[in-house]
Amino acid sequence: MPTRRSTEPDIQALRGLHLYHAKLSNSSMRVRLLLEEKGLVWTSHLLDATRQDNLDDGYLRINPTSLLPSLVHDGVVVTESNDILYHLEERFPEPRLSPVEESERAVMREWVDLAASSHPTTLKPWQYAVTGTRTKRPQDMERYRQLQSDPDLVAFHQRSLDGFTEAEIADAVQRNHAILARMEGALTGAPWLVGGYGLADIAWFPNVLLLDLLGFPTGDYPAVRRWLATARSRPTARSAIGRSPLRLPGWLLRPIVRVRKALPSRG
Ligand SMILES: N[C@@H](CCC(=O)N[C@@H](CS)C(=O)NCC(=O)O)C(=O)O
Repeated sequence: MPTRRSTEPDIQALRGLHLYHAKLSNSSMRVRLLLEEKGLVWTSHLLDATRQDNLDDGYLRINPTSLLPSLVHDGVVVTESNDILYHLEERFPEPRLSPVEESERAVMREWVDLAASSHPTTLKPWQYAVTGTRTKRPQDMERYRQLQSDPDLVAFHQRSLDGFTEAEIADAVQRNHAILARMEGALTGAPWLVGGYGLADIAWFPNVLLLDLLGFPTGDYPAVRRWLATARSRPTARSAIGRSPLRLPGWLLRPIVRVRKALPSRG
């Protein structure tokens, strides 16, 4: 359940906003971005997913799926980044970051939910394929299998260890292009995805930023590139995400460039 009152006394006792998150996680970035846009005071609990901090019992008591981020707001646990965005927008309506018009709100919800739901088949496989990084070490998988009830998540992490097939990577590339083309349509002649800057832009900005930083070919999408640059220049983007979120060393960049050249392009 995305929103529930914790039964654990120490979690119930947490006052204010507590975000459990990871630095380079796009799902965490969008929540940090919204917290900053709303000028909220929040307590950071930074976890290192590469060290498997999110599999610690302390975190699993907050979010049994082990996924980051999670928000604890006055003892109420909210998981799933899109639900956290909706929760914050509802509880802290100023400044307003969702349209007033119901038909526009429906479009906004489509964008926000798509950013979260498309993540496992679009950004994630691309990210792990081009960087060649693993989400889990072989020795972590044993424990992960025991605690993770979602078979798709187990399969995904096993895939990152075994390596994605060419077909899976090609599928992720095509899906990323399909989404960028859809964004290009929405952003042609409009500065933001739905009306003014809001939740839809906040949900998508980290995904497109990471794709771009990892070298995904975005040249065919000028409106998306302009949107990305404008969103990136907001002061909140720097405080929530950092100036250069991906500082990749040369030894890692070189294989990325090689893999990129071998990957299928648009079409
Ligand atoms: N649908 C979830 C996805 C969250 C997600 O995939 N988080 C990643 C980081 S971006 C994570 O926790 N990875 C660590 C792991 O799965 O062990 C959301 O939107 O919150």
